[in-house]
Amino acid sequence: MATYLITGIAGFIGSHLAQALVERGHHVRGIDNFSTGRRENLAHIAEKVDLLTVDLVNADAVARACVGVDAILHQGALPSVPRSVKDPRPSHNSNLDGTFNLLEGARAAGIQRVVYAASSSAYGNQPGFPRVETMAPQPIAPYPVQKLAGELYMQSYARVYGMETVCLRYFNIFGPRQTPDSPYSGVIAKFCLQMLKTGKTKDEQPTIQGDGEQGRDFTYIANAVSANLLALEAPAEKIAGRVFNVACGERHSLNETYQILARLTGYKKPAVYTEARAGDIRDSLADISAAREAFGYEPIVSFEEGLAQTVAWY
Ligand code: UD2
Repeated sequence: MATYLITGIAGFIGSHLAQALVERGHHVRGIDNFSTGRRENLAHIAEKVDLLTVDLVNADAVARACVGVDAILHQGALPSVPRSVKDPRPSHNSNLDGTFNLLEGARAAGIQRVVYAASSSAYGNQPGFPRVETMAPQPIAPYPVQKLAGELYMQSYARVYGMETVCLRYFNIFGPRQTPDSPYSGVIAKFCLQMLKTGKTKDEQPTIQGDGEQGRDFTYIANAVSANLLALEAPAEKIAGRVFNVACGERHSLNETYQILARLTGYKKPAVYTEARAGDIRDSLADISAAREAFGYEPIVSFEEGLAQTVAWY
């Protein structure tokens, strides 16, 4: 039994990681500033986690939270590419300064392993699919710059201080508890709410930005959780200072995703189309062989099964 610190524990991904670790009998400590995280996300395990209200920008509080843990899952961030375009400073503070504070806290507390939630947005819009970790990153918006800079810090701390840092580049993670009602919500969560609540509330119709032929390697949350657990346990020589794609290795268009969700929810209206989002990425598809080889990662829940579970939850 180990003690883990999860930053961003009340967020979508953080809360799933907390649940998985609690179910395996571990002690879980978590920090969150509740800017986008929600206490309800932890309601079912509230007694079993040590929850602290700490903002990643508060270096001293972050350092205190690191003391006495065996490893860290660093999920805390102010998410969303468009949010970072609209207002880059808060994203920069949480995502980059926050990551630096976390690494300094971990170093001072003598913690070896830090698993970092990196972003596939680091690849940008360059040609070449599937994305392989050896490609040079080409971040466009502030958010991917911040997330990529966090990766570089992780790698630096592995090289300079010998820490076992590992970066997991998430590709469009979706599933239960993802916030559906923010302007910055992920498209699957948004569409689920809009399709299920239509007619019951003063709803917006699900709207496809662009022609709907943009593609994503949508990845169900259980796969991201599995990648984190494997990265926590992998031998240091396989993971330290390395970057791994976490995805399914499949591309699905937004039009296709809309059709499946409409079928699962019984939603009958045709999609409404609007202009493409500024700075949007056209396509995303991962090569997942590095994670497979280094720590045996394999997607365990398919896209369609994940959509069905997500719809059932909302
Ligand atoms: C996702 C991540 C982001 C980052 C990035 C990596 C989420 C929520 N965000 O951003 O953190 O890791 O991937 O590339 O997972 N769309 C619509 N209608 C809507 C909302 C979105 O058509 O109501 C479109 C949007 O223009 C885009 C696609 O759906 O083409 C996906 O958008 P998103 O916000 O879910 O995720 P993305 O890929 O921008």
